[in-house]
Amino acid sequence: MERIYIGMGSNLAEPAEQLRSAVQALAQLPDTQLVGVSAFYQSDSLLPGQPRYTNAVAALDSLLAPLDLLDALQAIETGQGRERLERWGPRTLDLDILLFGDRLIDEPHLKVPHYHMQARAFVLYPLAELAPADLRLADGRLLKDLLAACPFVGLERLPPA
Ligand code: PH2
Ligand code: MG
Ligand code: MG
Repeated sequence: MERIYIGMGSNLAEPAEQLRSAVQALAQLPDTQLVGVSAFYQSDSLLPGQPRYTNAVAALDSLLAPLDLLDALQAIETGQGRERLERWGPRTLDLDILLFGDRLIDEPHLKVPHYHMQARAFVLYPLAELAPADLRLADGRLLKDLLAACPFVGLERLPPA
């Protein structure tokens, strides 16, 4: 079993509902246990002119291989109406593998740790709710150092639904 952290995001079609459905789908993955889900956070889109995002992080323990998990996540995205029209376009559901055990993955369609996660408060703060305080990424960086360099700005932590 490896501990995996999934970044979840939505900015279309009732985002919080999209995330709740995604959590249920993650819990049904084969050879996988859902270990935890962070609070939900709202923030402006990194791209102007889009609806605000709701984001959260889920922790899984899984026996799935990384590319099999990626396929399964893309099937969940598609099942929830994700359309890939433009890069970084608004989406009903985005599921990103942030961390996969202590693996460094450099495949054409999968880079882990997830690129840019160090600069995204909407990834780091929910991740910090689930991860051990001394979590070290496979590339050697400490989560707490990334948090210290990434202010909690523009994030709104939502009360539990
Ligand atoms: N995802 C993007 C682009 N911009 N902004 C926020 N707040 N949250 C996201 O998840 C997000 C974004 C593309 O993956
Ligand atoms: Mg993303
Ligand atoms: Mg994605």
